[in-house]
Amino acid sequence: MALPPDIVVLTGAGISRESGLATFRDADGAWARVRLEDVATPEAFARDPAQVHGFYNARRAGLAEPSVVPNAAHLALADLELRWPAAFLLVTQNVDDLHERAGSRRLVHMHGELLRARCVRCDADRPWTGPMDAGTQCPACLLRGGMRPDIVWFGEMPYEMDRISDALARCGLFVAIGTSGNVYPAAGFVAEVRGRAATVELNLEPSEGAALFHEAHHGPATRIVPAYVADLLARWT
Ligand code: BV8
Repeated sequence: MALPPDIVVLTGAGISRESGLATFRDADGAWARVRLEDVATPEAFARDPAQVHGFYNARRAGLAEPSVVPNAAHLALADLELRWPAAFLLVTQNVDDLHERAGSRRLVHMHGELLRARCVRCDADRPWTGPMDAGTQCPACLLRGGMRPDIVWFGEMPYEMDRISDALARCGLFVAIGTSGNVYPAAGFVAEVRGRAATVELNLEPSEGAALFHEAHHGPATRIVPAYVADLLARWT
């Protein structure tokens, strides 16, 4: 009897879509309304901090809407983590807190978190739920003008890449959920592991990297993720 494989799960904006949060590249996504070059790069923040703060303040406020709650896909992944008899790591590109609120603990936010802020003057980072602007004072160094969302912008190094690489090197199963496979390095993980791990895509439709996956299930996350998790647990526990 083979041993259950270590699992790495990668999620993207598609897993939060049915919780009411916009994705990026769908027709009704964030990049249909604003250019990523204007709100999600360090250059944009230096050029027009008010526009960047406005973009993130609106998304941070949106996350506090009572209707925005974890969905069945988030909950299924928290259940899988709890019951899986081998190592499990959830790597999310998402900056929302729906995985935590669903109960996920072994979780890495590689692109940062909407509900955290960082001061570029003293580098202190902390939870942040309210709005922020160029005049916001840093609670640590008391200076103004240095507060930014604790988000990884384009051209910036994603967080915890060593931890992610270690988990990818050890995993025997890699599952990508709700991501279009456009943004690197996340979009490159499947190519990194496919020679030694089973790779599965769970997405509304085939992603850019669809051809690199050994297995795929297409449909809304709230349907295909719980079904996939139930099948995996039935097979191995
Ligand atoms: C880096 C900020 C290296 C947070 C994000 C030129 C200059 C500089 C860099 C580059 C360059 N060319 C390429 C690069 C690399 C760049 C990159 O990949 N660019 C792309 C656009 C080509 N990457 C970077 O810059 C990264 N950093 O490379 O640093 C480095 C090296 C040395 C030293 C320093 C640095 C940083 C990338 C992170 C950028 N930040 N977001 C925020 O505002 O949210 S990326 C952004 O895209 C989000 O994080 C998002 O999560 C991520 C990926 O998007 P997806 O999650 O996949 O969402 P998308 O809308 O695309 O797709 C949704 C999918 O869900 C779809 O497939 C859809 O079908 C599906 N779906 C929809 N509904 C459902 C569903 N599925 C299931 N059920 C449903 N109901």
